[in-house]
Amino acid sequence: MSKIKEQLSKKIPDWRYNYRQLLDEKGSKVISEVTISAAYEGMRGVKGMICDTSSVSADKGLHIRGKHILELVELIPEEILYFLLIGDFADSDSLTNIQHDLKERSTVPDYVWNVLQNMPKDSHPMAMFNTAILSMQRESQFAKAYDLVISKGDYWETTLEDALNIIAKIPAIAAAVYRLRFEKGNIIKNSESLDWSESFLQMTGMDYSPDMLKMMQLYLMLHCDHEGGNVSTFSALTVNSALSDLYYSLSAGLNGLAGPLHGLANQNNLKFVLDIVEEFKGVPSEEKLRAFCWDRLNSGKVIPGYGHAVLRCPDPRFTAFMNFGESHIKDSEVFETVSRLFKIVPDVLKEHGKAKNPWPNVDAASGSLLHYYGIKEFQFYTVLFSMSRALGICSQIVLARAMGLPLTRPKSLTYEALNKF
Ligand code: HAX
Repeated sequence: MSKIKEQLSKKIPDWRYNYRQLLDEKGSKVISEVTISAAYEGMRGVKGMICDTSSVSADKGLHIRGKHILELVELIPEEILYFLLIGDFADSDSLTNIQHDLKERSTVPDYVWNVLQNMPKDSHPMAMFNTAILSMQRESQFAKAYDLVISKGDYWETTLEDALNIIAKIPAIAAAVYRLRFEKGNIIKNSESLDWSESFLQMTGMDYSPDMLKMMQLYLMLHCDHEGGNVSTFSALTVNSALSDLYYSLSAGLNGLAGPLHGLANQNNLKFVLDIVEEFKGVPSEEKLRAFCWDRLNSGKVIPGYGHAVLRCPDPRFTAFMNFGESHIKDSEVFETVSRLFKIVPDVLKEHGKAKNPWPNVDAASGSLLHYYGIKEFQFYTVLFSMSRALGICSQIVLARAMGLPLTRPKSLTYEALNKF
């Protein structure tokens, strides 16, 4: 049994007991009300689902397992995976174990390379990445075990196997998408490093410095989870609630991350910033930048990287990227433009009067770091976001199966029915 499975099997009985007790004692307590506006407006603020890995508050942002994200910036993605799943910090043995476990599971089946090589050359990298994950569905341990009629209490075990198998393979898949889609040469199928982020960098074939590795570890850690109701996680959880295995569920969720109002905002934000630098042949004055933003808003477009459905403060993940940028890439024109945008966009959005949250979200700074370190193909950025988000989605789904959560099936109403109310 893998070490992480052993750790989880010690935790799950208590979690199940607590959950059952809460349901037995307080199951009928009302925690939310649903207005007609909420029904028409994407269920904003409706509390109707469970997420134990992370929570997001409007004024402070992301907490993972109760710890604020800015307290966790030194963790690498494998450590955050352990923290998401188990709720304790990994000691050095646990970290070594999980890194070895992932390395052993990291060989990607050859047919995945064929699938990727046969996709149209101009496919979006997200379509390639998500198709590669879906193409491996035949490997699902959960689907095989389900056919043999395992008991519901054991669903989490094969779901965890699927989670670790997928997470182990995605650095190679993402790197292959990068090399194929941007004509960098043949796929590199293996790497030397035990470190998940470094292994990815090695398979892209890029030259990387210790600072670039640090940036990549930060990037792949920071995007890991953002509670349960965001489009990608909610979609993945819903698909999985039908007991579709993790290959189906993760791929479905990440298709949602590919939307411009969600994870694609990071590619759109960098394009926006690069357009500014090109138009003004460098970093424009605040006045020119303000006028540029107004032109964009007046043409009916959003300012990518600003606004949020839950947050009402600068996203602490944005702050973490800005802190990294301040200490590593302060001399970059692109980063300077991002900093200057932070000075003026919130006031512009306040004056514009539409966005409920005028502050930057995670996607407002990340692209400037990737660009500085040489990943200039911004269509690829959401794939990096996906690698990281897979850690949270997989963890949430393992826990949902461990708790035996049922099929998701909220009730919809017709206009006539609402009107009768
Ligand atoms: N620029 C211009 N207008 C904005 C805006 C922005 N950055 N953010 C919100 N608005 C507008 C909305 O388009 C909406 O206008 P309409 O009434 O005309 O439709 C109005 O303000 C109210 O929207 P809201 O309630 O404040 O925001 P939502 O909860 O509906 O949506 C979004 C949240 C993040 C989708 C939104 O702020 C947005 O489109 N931002 C730009 C895209 C972006 O950065 N997305 C990434 C979000 C973080 C994330 O998920 N990353 O993966």
